[in-house]
Amino acid sequence: MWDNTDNETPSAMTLFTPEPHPGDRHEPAAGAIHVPGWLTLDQQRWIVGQFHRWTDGPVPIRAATVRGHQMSVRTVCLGWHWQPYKYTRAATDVNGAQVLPFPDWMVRLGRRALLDAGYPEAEANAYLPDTALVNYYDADARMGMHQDKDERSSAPVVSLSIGDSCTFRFGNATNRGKPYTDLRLRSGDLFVFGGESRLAYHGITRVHPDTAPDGCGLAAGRINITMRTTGLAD
Ligand SMILES: O=C(O)CCC(=O)C(=O)O
Repeated sequence: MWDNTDNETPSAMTLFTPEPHPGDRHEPAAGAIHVPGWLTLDQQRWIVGQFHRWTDGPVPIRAATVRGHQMSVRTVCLGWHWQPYKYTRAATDVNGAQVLPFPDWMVRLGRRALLDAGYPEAEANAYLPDTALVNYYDADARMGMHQDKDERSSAPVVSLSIGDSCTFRFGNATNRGKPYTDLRLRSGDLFVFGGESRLAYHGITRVHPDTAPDGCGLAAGRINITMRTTGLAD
């Protein structure tokens, strides 16, 4: 039986207390910030432990079906359940169960992410993500170019990667094609996209097997977490 008491456990509090991150931040497009090596191995391992609890239910991890095609990526959600193309509290396209709550530690982590990505303190502290799509990619999984546009809020998306590295294609807000930049997202990397890039098309063209660092907690494959603000009221 799931319990949510670990939202405030000492381990979560200690792991995610603010500390400086020396990662060499860069901005591949206006409003899109990549901070390599943002999460420590301890933090990654702890999050992987949470991931295994999330996938146990009440809503199991599943591959969504988009326009009749099953995605190769499998997803479990927190806060709000994403299904093409809407957010619901209950996973009506899976088993009808209520989705797990959005954990407080993740709100704090999202705020820290914006600060470290260079957002002004007031904006970072006001960040209130209320959903996370937690994706698992095996070596063959991909994600086609798409926009994150089912949210009614223009707040930035905070993306975290753990496990095998991938090629992340980050494009423009007009179409799926060029101009885009291909960059490598590695275990522990942070990527934030907001402002002019909030609706940029993006996707995963490749997962690179056997590239996960020892100690990240994931033996194979890649986990990606995107925190978002739905802008929805209950
Ligand atoms: O896996 C990633 O890094 C991107 C995930 C993504 O684009 C999404 O969940 O919409």
